[in-house]
Amino acid sequence: MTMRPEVTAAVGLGANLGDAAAQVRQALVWLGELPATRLVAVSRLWRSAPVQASGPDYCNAVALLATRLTAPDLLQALLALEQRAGRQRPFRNAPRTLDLDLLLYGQARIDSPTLTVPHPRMEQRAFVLVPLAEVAPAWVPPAALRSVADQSLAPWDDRPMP
Ligand code: PH2
Ligand code: MG
Ligand code: MG
Repeated sequence: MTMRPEVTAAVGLGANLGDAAAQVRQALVWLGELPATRLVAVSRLWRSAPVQASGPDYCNAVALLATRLTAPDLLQALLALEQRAGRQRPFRNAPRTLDLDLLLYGQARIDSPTLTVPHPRMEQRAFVLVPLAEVAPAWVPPAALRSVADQSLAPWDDRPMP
């Protein structure tokens, strides 16, 4: 059987219920344990105010994976990890114990009923672009970073935002 090629994928992590940083760190361990997948790089953890959402501040990060899973299989694996973290979906953008978004899958452009890649809102979100620039600077145009510079974002371990 021939092996599928390795594809570099970027995953956005977010949590704002419970011990958000602990859940993001746990999810990074789980990502490293996915089948046919290597965890290649991890951004710092960032604190961000909810964007088009409510509730406590988010803990956000971005992970780079090298995976032989197809994009749909990787998406299913991410959704399974959200379930493992006790994710509930009472309404759109509700506070959550863990959100894992497939941001990029190599150079692929995917537009299916269940998956859109690149993630359609990533270019507008500092909590995605800033950590993504830490792990994959070539994938983040400087103009995109400048356009989100007004959004509140701070390294997780700094004092809480005012
Ligand atoms: N995720 C959302 C909506 N809003 N805001 C922040 N700061 N961080 C997130 O991860 C986030 C959000 C939808 O998934
Ligand atoms: Mg999300
Ligand atoms: Mg999501």
